[in-house]
Amino acid sequence: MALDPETLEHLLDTVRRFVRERLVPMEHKIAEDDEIPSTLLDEMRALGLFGLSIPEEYGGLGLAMAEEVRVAFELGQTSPAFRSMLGTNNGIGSQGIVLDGREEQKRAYLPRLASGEIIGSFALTEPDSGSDAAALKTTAIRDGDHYVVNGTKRFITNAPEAGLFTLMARTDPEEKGARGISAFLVEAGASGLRIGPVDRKMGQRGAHTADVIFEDCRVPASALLGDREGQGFKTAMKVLDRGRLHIAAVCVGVAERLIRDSLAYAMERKQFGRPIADFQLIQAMLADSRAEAYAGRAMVLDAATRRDAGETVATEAASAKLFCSEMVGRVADRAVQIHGGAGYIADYGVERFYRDVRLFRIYEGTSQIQQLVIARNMIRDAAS
Ligand code: COS
Repeated sequence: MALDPETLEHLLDTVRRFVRERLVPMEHKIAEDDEIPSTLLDEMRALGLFGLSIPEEYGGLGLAMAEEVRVAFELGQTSPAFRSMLGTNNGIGSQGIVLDGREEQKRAYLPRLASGEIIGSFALTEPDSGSDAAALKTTAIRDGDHYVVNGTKRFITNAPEAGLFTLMARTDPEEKGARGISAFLVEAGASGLRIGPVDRKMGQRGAHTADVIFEDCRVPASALLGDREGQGFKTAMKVLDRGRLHIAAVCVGVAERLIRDSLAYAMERKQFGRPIADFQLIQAMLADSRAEAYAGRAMVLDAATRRDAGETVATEAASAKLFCSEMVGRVADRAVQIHGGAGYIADYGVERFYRDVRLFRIYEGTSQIQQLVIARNMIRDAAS
């Protein structure tokens, strides 16, 4: 449901203030401790930030995509680790249920995801199956009124915190491709489910990933997402279409934050007797970043508005993810350059963003996968 403009502005203003007053001052500490304090999580819960995209009837804010991306522009203005904690409940950790779940599954899990009582996680990637998601090997074999799950999922965001996994597993081992895959809702604590050690990453400290290991893990047959087997790959693709737009919006937010910081630094820092912002070579970097962030913002809003109007936006979502994740990489690189030596020193935080944004070009589909999705859709549309 779309909010009235005044309520939306109020929400955006609240998020903006929360980000600037509560999250930005904590960025350094979260990176140092690799942990988001529980008090901050409680504040996020109280603001409804875990349920932005979950329909109102299940306890969320029920934002339209064009509204959600505007919130994501704001959430992007701080360390991506904060957004990551909220991101799975709003995106890949809940949307499988929203899009394809049975009514009782929606009632059982969506209110708890919307309130932030539980964290949702999306278990698709495996040691031997990343970009080639349809090649996944984890199996879920029907045994009476249960499925028995075996396999390992890798780099799973929020796995250590998760209360619920949307798991993609092969229910038909004879069918090697996408059609043999089904999705399941598996609760943390299920016997035979184990979380590996937290991965050590290049950036985004405070956001955790880990392996999720299934060893003869028995899940009830009712854990199958939806009402028939073989639909799991399509569910995953639909979830990713939506997630890619959200990530693109976060990239725009981070870029805008870095541009603001770079401009402030350039106007204050003096060399050759003048603020470095007076120099045209610095101006060129600021201008390129500003123009590219604007292009990214416009793409995201256009794609989100089209999606809300019922259009299929797989191509637009992939285009936005491709452009915005690459764009924020360039913006972060220029931010380091504008800050000079300070850009390389941890105290200023710019180098942390430089490392943090590298992930955007990889997860929820690498840039190369976005290119492939865009081109395949172009060829398919032209041939039809
Ligand atoms: N929405 C709905 N259905 C979709 C879809 C989408 N966006 N994309 C594909 N499908 C359907 C296809 O229509 C096809 O259905 P049919 O068998 O009924 O024709 C089925 O899914 C298989 O599609 P396809 O043949 O295109 O699958 P491929 O194995 O060739 O893989 C890519 C397609 C590479 C695009 C896919 O594997 C992918 O997105 N990989 C990246 C995964 C990823 O993002 N991982 C990140 C980690 S998760 S955070």
